[in-house]
Amino acid sequence: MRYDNPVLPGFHPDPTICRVGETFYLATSSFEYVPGVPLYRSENLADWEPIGHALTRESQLTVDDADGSSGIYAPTLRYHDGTFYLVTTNVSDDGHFFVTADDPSGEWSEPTWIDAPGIDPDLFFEGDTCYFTYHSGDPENPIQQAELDVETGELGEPKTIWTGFRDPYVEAPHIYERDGTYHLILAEGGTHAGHMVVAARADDPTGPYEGCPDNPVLTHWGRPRDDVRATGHADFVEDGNGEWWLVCLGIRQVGPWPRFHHLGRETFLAPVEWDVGWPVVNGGEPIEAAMEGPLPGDRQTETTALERTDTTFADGLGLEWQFRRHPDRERYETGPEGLCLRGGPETLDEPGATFVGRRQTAFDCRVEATLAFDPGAGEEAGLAVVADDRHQYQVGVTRRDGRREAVVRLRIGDATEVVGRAPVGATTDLAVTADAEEYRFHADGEQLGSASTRYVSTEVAAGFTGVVVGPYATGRGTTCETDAVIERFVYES
Ligand code: 6LW
Repeated sequence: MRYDNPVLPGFHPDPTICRVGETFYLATSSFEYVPGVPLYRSENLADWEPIGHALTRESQLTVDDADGSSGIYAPTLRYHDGTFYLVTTNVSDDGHFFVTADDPSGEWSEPTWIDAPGIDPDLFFEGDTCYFTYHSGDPENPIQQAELDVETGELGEPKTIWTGFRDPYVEAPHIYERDGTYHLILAEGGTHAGHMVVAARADDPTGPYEGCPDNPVLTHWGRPRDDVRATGHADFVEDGNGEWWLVCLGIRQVGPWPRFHHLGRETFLAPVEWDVGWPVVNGGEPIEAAMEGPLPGDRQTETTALERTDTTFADGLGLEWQFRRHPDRERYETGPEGLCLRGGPETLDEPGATFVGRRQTAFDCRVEATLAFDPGAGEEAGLAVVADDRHQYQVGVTRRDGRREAVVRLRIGDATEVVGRAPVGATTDLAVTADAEEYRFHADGEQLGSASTRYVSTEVAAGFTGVVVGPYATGRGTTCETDAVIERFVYES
């Protein structure tokens, strides 16, 4: 059956997957974003529906002092004995922890912290034993493992089980059992063009592991013109028909040379076969945008929230909305009027600014907001395209010299520049239209400015996230006197 990659477009890095019955569940890392660790469900591996988040409470997720692209790193999602386990690392807090749930779309437990260094924790259950495997950060002993007491979070004595095929900074370990053999799947080469998936196997979960003679089993390294690049950080799953699959991160670069990617690291899907007990990904071929495979379920047709948002916020904020760090809830109110935003003193390039957004999930898209706002001097509200605090574009409404006007502002690193202004009324239709290489900013149908997608890309801004678009408000130094009301918001791709 045909399917399109990425199966989860927009920034959905470090995907992890498990199956319960006929249903697949998937989670990705979320860094400083709140709620944390988005969760998706699918019956066919190609069409994914958002079902919630694992980290929704401040007691689970401390990211208020988190820099961009810190906070929550790669998770592992597993199901054992009627319970879902989600283990991850908060690099802005005490490191590794896991939460549990009976229903992944419901509330997850308080964290159980695990005292070990590094990132990329994995859980492998064998009978009553849970093996905790992780990237230690020590290039001499990069992949370590210990037994975990899931009641207390206590760890047994750690031991090194893998030191790398080629890269001492090997990361993202995951262990699986197949026909009595234990398979260790890892990521090497870093999370950009050099990324690769490496395989090893053993007769016992604790090793010793031997490397696959055909390693790496997946990489787009050395293929600079591929549509899909940087594939790696994979998690395997067996479907109900006994077919195996992997989900992994990858990027889609655009633009003139040197190419770049602004949607972040996305989630890709590929079939896995086994040859003399070793995994063969996509028949040994690179991963493509258009793929074929024995999907475990029929394809859906209707679009999902990933592609389209059209809301007056009457029912609150949908699952696609996220904040950069925990928001001051006083500043956000949804209701029959729409989404009322109260701008704080922070501008958008300062932590704590009033902003809520959704992932940009396609190169060609249109974002619109009907804004009712009568700003005081210097107050501003509008739509923003955000990579991080220092790489973002805004089209907003403000008051200057007593006159209400729309303004387009570009922040690229240390430089900030206003590139467009025009007088507007009390209610303004703001819009951002985008294609792979350019954003265009409009007020009441008039284009006031444009900017390249390059300068909000990972190759320029660095980091682990991707572009997020949505409304913002700021008093530019003081708290706004007046609310900005987003009467309607539309995202369509
Ligand atoms: C993730 C790790 C990685 O935990 O980046 O570059 C981290 N590799 O595997 C954040 O995505």
